Amino acid sequence: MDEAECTRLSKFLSFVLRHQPSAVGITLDAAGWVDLEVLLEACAQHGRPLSRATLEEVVTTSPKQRFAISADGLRIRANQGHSTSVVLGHELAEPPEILFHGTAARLLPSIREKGLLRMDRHHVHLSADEATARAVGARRGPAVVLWVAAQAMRGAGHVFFLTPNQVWLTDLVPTEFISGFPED
Ligand code: HQG
Repeated sequence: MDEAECTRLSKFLSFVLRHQPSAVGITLDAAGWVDLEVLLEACAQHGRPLSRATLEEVVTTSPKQRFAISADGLRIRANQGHSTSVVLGHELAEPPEILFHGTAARLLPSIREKGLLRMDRHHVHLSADEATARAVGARRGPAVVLWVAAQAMRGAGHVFFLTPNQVWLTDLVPTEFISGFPED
């Protein structure tokens, strides 16, 4: 499978496993899992046939480990990014002192006023390294990297989760824990 085909399939799987399982007539369980064979059959019936080997290749080569296959090999789910209501059971974790969030300059006035909100996702997404945050922010034009005082947030009672692909999640980041606004 060439890279373009892999990207196309990855986007399709993201759409189905994060946002609209009903597009191929499947439902996810409460933790976001679906039986692999059910998914393959549903894709075939909706004009997107793919083999188990191809699906496994998309899962293992995904640069951001977007998907997980269960340890018994029977089920698949998206690791994060859902807009459907799922409880992923992410691990609660103690964050480093600082986490980073990359965003677009045009969003800063709103973020300064309201803090970082989860918008259409289940959580605010943060990174432990600045380069990753910059790449995330650059998806929306020139990026600005904000600093989040994660340990101070813990001290104030906020909790953090760490996904298998090293994304830090939290419910919201109040503005007093954010620094790095360009005019600071
Ligand atoms: C912004 C991709 C205005 C926030 C990436 C972001 C990441 C506000 C956008 C993952 C705001 C939401 C997550 C406020 C937050 N006012 N804008 N108060 N609070 N925002 O895509 O963090 O391809 O939902 O800064 O690589 O950009 O999906 O979140 O710009 O890992 O696997 O609202 O998504 O991974 O955008 O990206 P997103 P994100 P995948």
